[in-house]
Amino acid sequence: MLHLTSRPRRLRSTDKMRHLVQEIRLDVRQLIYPLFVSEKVSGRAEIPSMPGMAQLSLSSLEEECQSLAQLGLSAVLLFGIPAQKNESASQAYAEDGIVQHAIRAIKLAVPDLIVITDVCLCEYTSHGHCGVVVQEGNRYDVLNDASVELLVKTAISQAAAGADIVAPSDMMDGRVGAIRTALDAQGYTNVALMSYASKFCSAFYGPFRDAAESAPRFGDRRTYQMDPANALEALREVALDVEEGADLLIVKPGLPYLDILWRVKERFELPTAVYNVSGEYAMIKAAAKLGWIEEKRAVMEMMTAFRRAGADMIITYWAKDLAVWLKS
Ligand code: PB1
Repeated sequence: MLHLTSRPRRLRSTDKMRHLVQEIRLDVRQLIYPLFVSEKVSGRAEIPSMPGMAQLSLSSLEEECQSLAQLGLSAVLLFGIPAQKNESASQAYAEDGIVQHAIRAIKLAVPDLIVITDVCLCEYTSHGHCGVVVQEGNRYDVLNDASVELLVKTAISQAAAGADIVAPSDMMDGRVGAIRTALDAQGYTNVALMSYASKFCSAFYGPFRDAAESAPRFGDRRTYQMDPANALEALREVALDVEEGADLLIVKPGLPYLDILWRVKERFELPTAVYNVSGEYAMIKAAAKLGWIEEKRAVMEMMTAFRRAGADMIITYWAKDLAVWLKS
């Protein structure tokens, strides 16, 4: 018989003992469910690279939000797919834009559901970049300040339609301060600003770009999204957004950036979300379909990791599944 000063396994002996000492618990009310609303579909159009996710019409969006509320979910994040795209992303900030219509429809159908809107141009530009592009021969540039002007218009149009939170995902310099100033100047002081403050130029966004039809037609996003190698730059970016007035922060992607999530939460202590992106979703879905991994166990472990690393909120395409799993 070993005479040990401590036997940690005592606290792992039964299910009830393990739950008694469990440090992290998942709560459905901390989940945010992304939704794709399209002007071009009737009903639902499944997204092959994101099994279980679909582009929704306005009418099917209302049904979806009612079922989300019944499941106990509190918040959705809206992405729009307009019928028309152009270089000025005019449908991003149109009063009768698809996202503006969607906000109003959700607020009518489920008034207390928190509606967060993605503020970006990539779903609305013909070239798929997150900003205004000028081209000269085979060179191009994404114009920062001109893009911010359109992002401000987009955020204002979403606030006017009833969004509770606007979430700029573009990574242009100064957009948080510009959007906050404009929201306050136009009386939207109660609309919160959730900044994608630490967003990397990632290989894990592919399925989303299928869903939102937003892949860049040329070039890439390396001149505005961050280099995955740069943690200190991420902290500088977050500090700027906090200074400019962000109420909430997003670290994105999730799994490959748990270190960033931890450092951001430790340093800034603002409510922080992690975005469990489309590539992370597709990976597990594909492996589960091939029988190589048990989806529910892997997802619960991933969500626990996000919370352990400091996430207060989790933006995830598994939110509906988790709402059911967490009840059982
Ligand atoms: O789930 C995902 O992959 C999210 C992708 C993300 C949405 N905010 C962006 C990725 C990208 O296309 O660069 C869209 C950028 N506005």
